[in-house]
Amino acid sequence: MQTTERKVEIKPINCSHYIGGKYVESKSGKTFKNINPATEEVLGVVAEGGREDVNEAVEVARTALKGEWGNMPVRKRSAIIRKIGDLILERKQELATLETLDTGKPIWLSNSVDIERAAYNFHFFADYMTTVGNESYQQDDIAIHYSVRRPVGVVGLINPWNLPLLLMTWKLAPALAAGNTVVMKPSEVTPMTATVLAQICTDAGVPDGVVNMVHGFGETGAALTSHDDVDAIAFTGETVTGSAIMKSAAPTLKKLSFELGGKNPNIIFADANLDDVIDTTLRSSFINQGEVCLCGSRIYVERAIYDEFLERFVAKTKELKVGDPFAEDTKVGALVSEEHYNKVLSYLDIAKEEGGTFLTGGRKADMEKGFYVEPTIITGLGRDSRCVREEIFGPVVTVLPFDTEEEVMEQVNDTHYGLSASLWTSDVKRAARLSAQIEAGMVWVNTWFLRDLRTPFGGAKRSGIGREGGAHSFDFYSEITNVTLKL
Ligand code: NAD
Ligand code: 6OD
Repeated sequence: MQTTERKVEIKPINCSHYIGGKYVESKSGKTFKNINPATEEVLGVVAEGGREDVNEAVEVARTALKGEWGNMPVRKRSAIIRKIGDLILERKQELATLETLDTGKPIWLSNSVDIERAAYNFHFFADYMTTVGNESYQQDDIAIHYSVRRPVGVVGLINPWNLPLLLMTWKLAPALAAGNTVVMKPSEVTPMTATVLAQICTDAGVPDGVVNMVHGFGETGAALTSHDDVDAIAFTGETVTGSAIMKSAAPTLKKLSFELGGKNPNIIFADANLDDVIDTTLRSSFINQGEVCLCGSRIYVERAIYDEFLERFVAKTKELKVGDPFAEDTKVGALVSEEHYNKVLSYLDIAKEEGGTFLTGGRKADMEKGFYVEPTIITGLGRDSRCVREEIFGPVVTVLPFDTEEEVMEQVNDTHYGLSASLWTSDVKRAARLSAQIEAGMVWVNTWFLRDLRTPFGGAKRSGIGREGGAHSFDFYSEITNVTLKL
């Protein structure tokens, strides 16, 4: 049982929509409750947006598009975007507290990763936007061809609950940098930090109407994706939701960017540095309660080191402290919601039915309240097991031995997902050979989740469409007109 004293004063907020630079309630007056997953207490109420609220937000965003934002000199817009990052850092403790209250993730993680990175997303794109040029070609003495970038228009940003501020800002920063106006739809489960972010944008000097937000469930998101006057949708979430969005956006042929689910392999060869493997695999399995799309939840270990790996991995996993997200020594906090907790627990039942062996966990954590699951390592499952094939998105990993490169590669690619992979080996030729064969958008060799925001981020197969990061984000949020000037 967790006993460490709370250090942070807790100030949850009610969440209203943000339209035209003001917080507003739903036209219907509807609200829903926001629950703290660590305690099951009510944090506050959230406005539940309907089609009419989305319509208003889109109309306001459309009007703002004709205002100064898109035509502002790049240096001025860049300074405003930088300021948003600065204000996020100034309000770091408040934002980190809200993020932990909403998600159940450890406070040190909110502080050191989520909020820092949210600020950096703005700092990065504030710099990046000043370097973006246009192609131009002189065709002998016949013509000059050059391209002109302009904003795509009104963009809907729809996000999940696992890294709420980090992911919203990962879309908002480049969307603003490219001069668009936006309507954000945060996850219904984690609405608080986006609510503060909207005001921060105004405080930084973003003109009213450029950044808007409507809270709500899937139907609210669907009102945005099907809207006739929304030009593009940037979505992060489940693969099945991506598919529904594609259908609803089809009649209006919106530009779509999708960052979807994954079931990522972590492939460990016997020649890898096992100390590094264990440290990183602990993170890639259980950080953020395993609620990271990139988590390496399918672990494949070469048979020569299978027993040693398991012995050391199990010992380290047992040391992970599960409990109060506000305790500094907590490594695994609460899962985000009761619904998600029940989903993860149902996979533990499936693993039992499938004949899996639990080397750790396999059950709820010993807490009086809240949605806690112990970090779980499962062996003995076949490659067709549902726990090996389906995204669980919790602190649950499966470990399977392999004998040959061919055998493991065949299993690695035997999935509709293709988000990321980790590959551990000291053989450089093997690293190059296998990373080229892995059907995934991102492959980390001898590391995991090492990011450089200039690089393309995104999934292959049913894990996404398009890439985000640096030029890739900028291209998505820009429309390009080619001009040919006859000489
Ligand atoms: P989700 O798809 O259920 O919801 C995501 C967002 O979409 C929410 O805001 C939700 O309200 C909205 N939504 C739901 N139905 C909708 C519809 N029909 N039309 C429009 N919007 C709709 O996902 P989740 O459970 O919040 O998040 C977990 C999932 O997100 C996992 O699959 C995870 O892998 C994925 N994820 C992917 C990445 C990535 O970069 N690839 C990053 C984080 C999370
Ligand atoms: O680091 C990022 O840019 C990013 N999009 C991370 C996504 C993590 C998924 O849960």
